[in-house]
Amino acid sequence: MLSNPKNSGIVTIIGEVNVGKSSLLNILVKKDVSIITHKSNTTNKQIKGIKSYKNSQIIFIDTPGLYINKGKTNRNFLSEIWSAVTEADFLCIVVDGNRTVSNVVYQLLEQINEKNLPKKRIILAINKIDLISKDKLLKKTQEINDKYEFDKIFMISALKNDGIDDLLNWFTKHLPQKKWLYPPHIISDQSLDQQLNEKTRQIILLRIHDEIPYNIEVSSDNIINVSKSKLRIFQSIYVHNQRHRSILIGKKGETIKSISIGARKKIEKFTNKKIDLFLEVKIKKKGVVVN
Ligand SMILES: Nc1nc2c(ncn2[C@@H]2O[C@H](COP(=O)(O)OP(=O)(O)OP(=O)(O)O)[C@@H](O)[C@H]2O)c(=O)[nH]1
Ligand SMILES: [Mg+2]
Repeated sequence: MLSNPKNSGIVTIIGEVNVGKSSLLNILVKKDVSIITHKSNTTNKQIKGIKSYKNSQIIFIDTPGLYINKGKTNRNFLSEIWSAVTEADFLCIVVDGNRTVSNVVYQLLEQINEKNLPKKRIILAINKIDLISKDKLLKKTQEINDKYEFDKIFMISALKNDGIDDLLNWFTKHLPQKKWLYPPHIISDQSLDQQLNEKTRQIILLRIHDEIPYNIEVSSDNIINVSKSKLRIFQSIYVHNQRHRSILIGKKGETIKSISIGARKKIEKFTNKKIDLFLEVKIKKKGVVVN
């Protein structure tokens, strides 16, 4: 039986693209729940990482990065993260200590204040402090402080695991008394299929440069348990047109072969099993598979 009383809360991690939100989520839950690359827009949907210990459960939600979207209105864009904003007890705004914080972040904070949502604690995590001098960091903190009054400011490096314990302890200390939403052994809300899809998508993002938009989809069509220690996985990769398909396949299939080797290794490490991986590149237009 679980001991009482129980504390639990939702922390939504928000920030511009590439500031280290997914790196922060992974280091907080000590597992690679969300994929990381050096590219912008790696995360394309909300991903939960759950940390349960002693009598506390914290649900962290990683979100797609904010950016100034010229084609769409910001309101439209914000709809991708809005549900994670409204359900949160805490918002953890992540900024890159080396970059100027764009207005899109302050606009979001303004919208949250205007909406009269139930009170949330809003904290700031200045990330990548391993790359910045103390002087610059103080200036940066002052600059942000002048624009918005956060409940608390932390200086962290998600890459070097610096300042993470302080951040975690702070959330733990301020958790509301609430029932746990997940059993204690659950670390992610992602199914095995979804996690395997994300591993392959990560390798694609790392291998393919700017020729293909980031919104490639991967789906696991079949996962066969060949034995206790071996899986056979069939995945489809969906792109939007023939040109993107040709780029992904490459000359004499070299690109897809290299993606397949990289994804297989990644999945083997993740599952601790031997993997046979079969990839097929297909074209999907407006949600319909055409090839
Ligand atoms: N030097 C340094 N690099 C970091 C740190 N945290 C993250 N990075 C790097 O920053 C890049 C982006 O990290 P992500 O965690 O994918 O960033 P994100 O905010 O989730 O990005 P999107 O999903 O695209 O919005 C990767 O190359 C990370 O290794 C840090 O504390 N220090
Ligand atoms: Mg991310």
